[in-house]
Order: sequence, then C-alpha cells, then structure tokens
Amino acid sequence: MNVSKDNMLLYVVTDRTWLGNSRLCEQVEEIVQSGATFIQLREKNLDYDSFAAEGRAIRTITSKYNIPFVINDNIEVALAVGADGVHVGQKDLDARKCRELIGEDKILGVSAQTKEQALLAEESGADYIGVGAVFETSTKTDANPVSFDTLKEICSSVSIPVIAIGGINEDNIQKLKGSHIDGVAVISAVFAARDKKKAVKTLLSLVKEAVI
Ligand code: TZP
Ligand code: MG
Repeated sequence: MNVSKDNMLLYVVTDRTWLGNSRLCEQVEEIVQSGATFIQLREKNLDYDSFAAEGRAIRTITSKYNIPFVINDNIEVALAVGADGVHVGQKDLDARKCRELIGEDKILGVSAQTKEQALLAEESGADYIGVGAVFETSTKTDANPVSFDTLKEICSSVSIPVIAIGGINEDNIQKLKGSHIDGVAVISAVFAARDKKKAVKTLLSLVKEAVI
C-alpha cells in the first residue's frame, strides 16, 4: 500500500507513560482530531488480549478520521484488528519476511539508522522509513543516535517517504530543515504535553515548514 506524503507529516506513536486516569483511545482521538496524520500503536508490556482490544479501539478512531494506523512489531495483532499495517525495527522480524506475511496491500514501515539499512528496507518492500534517534531522547533508552548528515543521506538515497524520530519537539524541529524528510514521528512531544491539542497543532504547522 502506498502512503501519501501528506500522511507522513505528523506521525504520532502512542505511549502510556503519561496517561494518568485517561484512556489511551480517548487521547488518541483528541490527537487525531487536532491534526495528527498517522498513528502507530506501540506497546511493549501488554498481553495479547489487551493489545488487541486497544488496537480495535484505535482502529475505530483512525477509520473515522481516515488516517493510517499501524501496529509496532506485532503482525498477529495488526492482522487481527484490521490495522493498515505494521512497523518493525532492525531487531524485529526481517522486513522481507514481514512483507510476505502481511501481503502487498498493507503498510510496512521500517526503522533504519544507516543508508544501507534504508536501501535494504526499501528493496524488501517497505512503504516508508523511520530514521532516528535524530536528537537525544529519554523515551527509548536504547536508541542509537543518527546524525543530520546520515538522515539527509538516507532521504536522498531512497524514493519512499522518510520520517525522522527521536527527541523531536517544538524547539528543535526546524533543525531538521534541509534534510528533505517527509515528516516527523513523535511520542513525548505530544503525549507528555499538558495540552495535547495545542501540541499537535503547533507541531503540525512547524513540520510543514521543516519539510520544504
Ligand atoms: N525510536 C527511536 S527514538 C524513539 C523511538 C521509538 C523514541 C521517540 O520518542 P520521543 O519522546 O519523541 O523522543
Ligand atoms: Mg521494535
């Protein structure tokens, strides 16, 4: 499945860390309503049933607002809940194998930290590449740093959309200008924000300037 470049602008990855008493799907609805262009459900500690239940709830919301929805690193859940696809990292299931399992019609996103990994992912059937961490982040402690030059090199090497991830916020997003990314993926810049609506709106308008 092809993803449109417009869908890559503000890719929001879920996180329960700052949930408090609210439900994740409620927060996702607020985030989608405010202009997020893509949602990834990322769960590291849920059992299958809870993961699938959350997936179904978010599937309903993302369908209502007509934006792409992928599941991090779990094909079984992605297929069971009718998600648009999956996102895998370099340590997860091999991209080519993933493509075989999900079929041609689903979205396959792959994380890459080098040009070689990005080219291999594209060849293996990825629809987009996530590159990071482009800035320091405490959300994913084992993330490898990726320099601006590598990010830029990846963008010019592949023909599928590239999004940057890792520590991106309102204050540093403009530093990505000139890398030729198609969008940004964020977790804490949205989920840790007290006013999520405002955070999404601000990030969306800033990213539109950064992708020029
Ligand atoms: N992959 C690379 S960095 C990262 C992931 C999942 C974490 C991004 O989170 P944040 O809060 O936007 O830095
Ligand atoms: Mg992973």
